[in-house]
Amino acid sequence: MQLKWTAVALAALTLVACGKKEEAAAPAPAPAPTAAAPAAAPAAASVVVKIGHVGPTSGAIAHLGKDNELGARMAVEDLNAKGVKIGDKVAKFELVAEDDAADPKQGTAVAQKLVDEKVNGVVGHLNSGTTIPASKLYSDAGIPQISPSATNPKYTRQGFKTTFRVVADDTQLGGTLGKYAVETLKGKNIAVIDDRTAYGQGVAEEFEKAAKAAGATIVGHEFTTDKSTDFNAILTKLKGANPDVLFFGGMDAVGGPMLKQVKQLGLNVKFMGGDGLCTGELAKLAGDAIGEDQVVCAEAGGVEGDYKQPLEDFKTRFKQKNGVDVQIYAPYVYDAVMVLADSMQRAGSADPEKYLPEVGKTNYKGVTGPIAFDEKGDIKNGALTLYTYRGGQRVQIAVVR
Ligand code: ABU
Repeated sequence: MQLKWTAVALAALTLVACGKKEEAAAPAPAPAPTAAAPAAAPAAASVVVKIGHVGPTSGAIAHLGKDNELGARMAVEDLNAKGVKIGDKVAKFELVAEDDAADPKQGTAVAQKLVDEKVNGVVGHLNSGTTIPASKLYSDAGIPQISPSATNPKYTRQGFKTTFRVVADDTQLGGTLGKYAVETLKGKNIAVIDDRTAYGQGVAEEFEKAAKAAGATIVGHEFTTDKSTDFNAILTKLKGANPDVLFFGGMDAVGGPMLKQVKQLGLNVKFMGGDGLCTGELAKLAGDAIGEDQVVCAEAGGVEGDYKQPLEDFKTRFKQKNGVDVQIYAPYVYDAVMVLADSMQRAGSADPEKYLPEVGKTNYKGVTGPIAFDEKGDIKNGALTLYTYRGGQRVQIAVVR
C-alpha cells in the first residue's frame, strides 16, 4: 500500500504538461491506522488550469471590460466550487486577467503575455479590433480562444483552428437591424455614422447594405472615432439631409454623448446601433437625451422559452455577488469559460493540443442558451435580442434568428 501511494505521488508531482502544472498534495506522514481512526484516503492529485481573460478594464469602455471580467471570475469560482475533474485530477482553475484598453497594440502585447504564461485557454478579447490581431498569436501557440463579444466576421474567417465565438456576428446584427429599420420602423431616409473601428465600420456597412436592399435611401454616411466627444459638425451635415433613422456603428461611450448632441440639434430620428451601443450604461451616458422608444439596438445573443430562467438566475446571482447589474456580455463570458472547461473534461486533459478538437464538438447548455459551433468556430443558430429604452431602462423588444 505504502509503495502504491509513493508511486502515485511521485508520478503526480513530476507531471508537467503544456500550460499546466500538475500537482499532488504533499503526502503528510500518515498516522498509523487504528480501528477507531481508519487510514485517511490520499488527497486527489490536482491540475492547475489557467484561463486567460482579456478586455478593456481601463479607458472609455472599462465598464464593459469589467463586466466581462466579472463573468469570467464567476465561472472560475463556480468551477472550483464544483470540484471539476479533468481526467483523474481535480482541476484548480485560475483566472489570468489582462487589460487591453480596447487598443489593438496593447491587445497583442497582453496576448503575447498570456502565451508566454502558457495559459490553457483564452476568453476574449472584448473588441473586434483587439481580438482579430491577438487571434494570430493564440493560433500560432495552439491555444483555444473563445470571444464572447467580438462580432466582426473576419475573426473566425482567417483559417485558424483555435478561434471560436459564442455570439452572432456583424453580418447578422447589421443585416437584421437594417431590415428592421425599414420594415418595422418604416425608415425611408437613413443616415449612418461609424467610428472606423473593426466593429463600428463592419456593422455599419452590413446595416447599410440591408437597409438599401429593403428599399431605404442612405442619405449620408459620416465618420467619427472611438474617442470622439464632439459630433456637431457631422450631425449638422446629416440633419441637412433630413433623415428619419440614424444608425451608429460604435460603442456606448461614444453613442451616449452623441445622443445628447442629437437632442441639442433637434434632430428628430430613431437612433439605432449594434451590440456595442446596446448596454445598460447607454441610458446613463445619454441621460435625459434618450427619448422613450427612440433607440433600437441589438445584443448579439438571446434566449427564449426554457432558457429565459437560467439567464435571469445568472443575472440575479451576478448582481448579488458583484453589486452591479450585467452590462451586456458577462453571461457570454461565463459560458465561454464553461465551454473551455467542458471541452477539457471531455478530452480528459487541459493540454491545449489535446482538448482543442473537443471545443469544436461542443454541445453545451449555457446560461445564454445552447452552444455548438459551425466549421468556422461561429455559434450555430445564433440569436439576436432587440432592445429599446424606456424610463432609462433597457427593455426587450424581441428575440430573432
Ligand atoms: N460587438 C461589439 C463590441 C465588440 C466588438 O466587436 O468590437
